[in-house]
Amino acid sequence: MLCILGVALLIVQSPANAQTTYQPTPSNLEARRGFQDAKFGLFIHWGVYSVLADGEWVMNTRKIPVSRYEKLPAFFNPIEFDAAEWVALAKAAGMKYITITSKHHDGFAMFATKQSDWNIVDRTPYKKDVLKMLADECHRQGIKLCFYHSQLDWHHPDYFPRGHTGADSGRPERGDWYKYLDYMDAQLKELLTNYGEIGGIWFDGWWDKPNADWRLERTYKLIHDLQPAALVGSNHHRRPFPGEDFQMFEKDLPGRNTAGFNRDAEIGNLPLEICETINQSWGFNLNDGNYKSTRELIHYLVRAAGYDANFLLNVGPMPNGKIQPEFVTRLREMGQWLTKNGESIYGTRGGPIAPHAWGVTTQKGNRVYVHILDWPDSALLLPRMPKPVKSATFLKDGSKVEFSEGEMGVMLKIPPRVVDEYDTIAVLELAQ
Ligand code: JFZ
Repeated sequence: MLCILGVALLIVQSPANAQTTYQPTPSNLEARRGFQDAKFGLFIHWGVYSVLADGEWVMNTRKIPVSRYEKLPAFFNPIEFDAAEWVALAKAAGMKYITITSKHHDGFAMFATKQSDWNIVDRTPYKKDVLKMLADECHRQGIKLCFYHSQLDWHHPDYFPRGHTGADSGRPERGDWYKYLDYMDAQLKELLTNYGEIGGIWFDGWWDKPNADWRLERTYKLIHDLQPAALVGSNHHRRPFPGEDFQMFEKDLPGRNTAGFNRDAEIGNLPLEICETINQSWGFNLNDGNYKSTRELIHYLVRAAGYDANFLLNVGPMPNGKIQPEFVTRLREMGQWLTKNGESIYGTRGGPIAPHAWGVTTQKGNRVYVHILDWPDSALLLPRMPKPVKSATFLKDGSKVEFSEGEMGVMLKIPPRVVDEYDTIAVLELAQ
């Protein structure tokens, strides 16, 4: 279904209502660089759907009408939620920011909104604003917080005419679209006013109604007026719309070819981010045991960095507020790897060699990190570098890399001693 949707999305027009006159502020451009340096973030899908333990689309997939879905918040009581523990876990994983669902497609606000009582404080026995608790903790522990906000809404009566999804929600066949957009803007205003500094807004759901008047210009401007450095992105799977600050790729590496050494274009060349799940679900799914291994997850992170993109890795916490142990273990192992190898990831940009099947390159200044992820032989021929290689060492132990440079490129010798189970990293110092 989503594939068909994807194809349909490719043929629609770019919306004329995006923020066409947008000029990012210097603080926004700086935030973009900081975002690119950060490289690794934690995505969190958490909502009343977690109770049913069948993913965040459960309302739609099980055709639950609003009237019945409204019984769910009464069972959402995450008494074991500990914001400090979540933030500490993200940090232990080597993550530099958190992006959490403020509202998913079920329309349920995970924060204290005054726009409707369809929210965690008014409808759940827990009664607490978990986003506020998380925001305070993020600020305390020095990690950036962003909000995932669904533009698509299966609950709000004014989300009408309806789009591709949400047909079984049992809502009346009428509604005032602009009233819905006012509601969404009012909630966004709360999110950008009451939670301190926000790293960005990660929009999703535009694809449900690609031909609608989303009034993006107004919404994006509202965000940038309230917090100029907040980065706006949208999961519409199209070229970025004006007013957006980063570009995202869901479960996919960006289709870019080579990073090259030119790094002057700030505008029109937006930071990239890819997001992925640890198993195959975004929201908590009891029956999904299809976990990626730590090795696979590290490879995703490294390949993303080689594509010049951030990696936003998801967890779907359980309804009791805990993050399941299978996720925690993997995140901690990634963090241990990053403690040793972080210099080849953080603060880097995509390297001079386009990503290959054997691995990728990242770079920082005149240092190129060659990440050998999958290569059975004891030597590897790299294409020619933009500058001669002055010296080369393995990141693992600082030992010299034997290499020869010629017309065909740079040949690296990889002795068994330095081969790493995850990623064998050679650091090449290029001539200035
Ligand atoms: C969306 C959500 O529907 C999903 O629940 C999750 O939050 C994920 C991160 O984002 O999934 C999408 C969004 C867009 C497309 C496909 C899945 N698309 O354009 O094909």
